[in-house]
Amino acid sequence: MTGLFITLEGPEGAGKSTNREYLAERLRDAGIEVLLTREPGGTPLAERIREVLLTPGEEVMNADTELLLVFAARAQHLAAVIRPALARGAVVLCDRFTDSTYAYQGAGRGLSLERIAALEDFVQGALRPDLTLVFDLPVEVGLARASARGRLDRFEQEGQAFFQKVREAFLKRAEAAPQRYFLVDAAQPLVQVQQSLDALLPQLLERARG
Ligand code: Z5A
Repeated sequence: MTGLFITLEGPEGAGKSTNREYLAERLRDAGIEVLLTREPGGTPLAERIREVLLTPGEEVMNADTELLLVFAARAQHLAAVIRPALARGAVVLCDRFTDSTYAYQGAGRGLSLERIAALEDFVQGALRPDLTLVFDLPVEVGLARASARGRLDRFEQEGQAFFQKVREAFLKRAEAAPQRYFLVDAAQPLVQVQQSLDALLPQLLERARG
């Protein structure tokens, strides 16, 4: 039995966490086993790597170091959490995954997409998300939502131009493979965002039940 691997992607403050909870509740109401997780993180060791990635420090982190840390956390997460959950037939709802690496380390930091693809193959083998929800919204709206929370993490301290490149990268990836991506207009009021997820639900239930 293989489960369903769904990732939620998009820029800061797009509502990924909020809507991940919403989707999980709808699926659980229908009797589906759901595993909620996130990247970087999802296991105690991967959460420690997350701390290193997100905490601002005096030493500037080299972009290659950042890329390797992201994939190190992912290797642990896949082995300890994601693959076992999929193997027992669960729906995995993961807040960010490798699309974020292409967007942040690729488009944002300017690292080679070929190098990211090589690491993706090495760490994931053939595993790719079955479906990726991209929550899209203007950069300034997302940053305003994120900064309302207070202290900014290491990524949130980047400027508007960085986040514009990140946003465009998500949109480009979604456009290139429309069968795998579902684009959500995340600038709408939450109730409307959730209506668009409700519209997707019958298809998700059908796929989750195999
Ligand atoms: N990163 C990377 O560089 N490479 C990688 O490969 C991976 C990650 C996997 C992880 O942060 C950081 O790691 C991330 C990229 C990098 N960079 N940053 N920053 P994260 O995922 O924990 O951080 P985030 O994406 O910034 O999370 P977030 O700001 O919490 O965003 P969110 O989960 O999309 O949003 P939310 O928490 O659901 O909502 C934010 C607020 O907006 C909250 O108060 C909501 O109540 C509100 N909200 C949500 N939806 C709406 C609507 N529709 N209207 C109004 N208000 C709303």
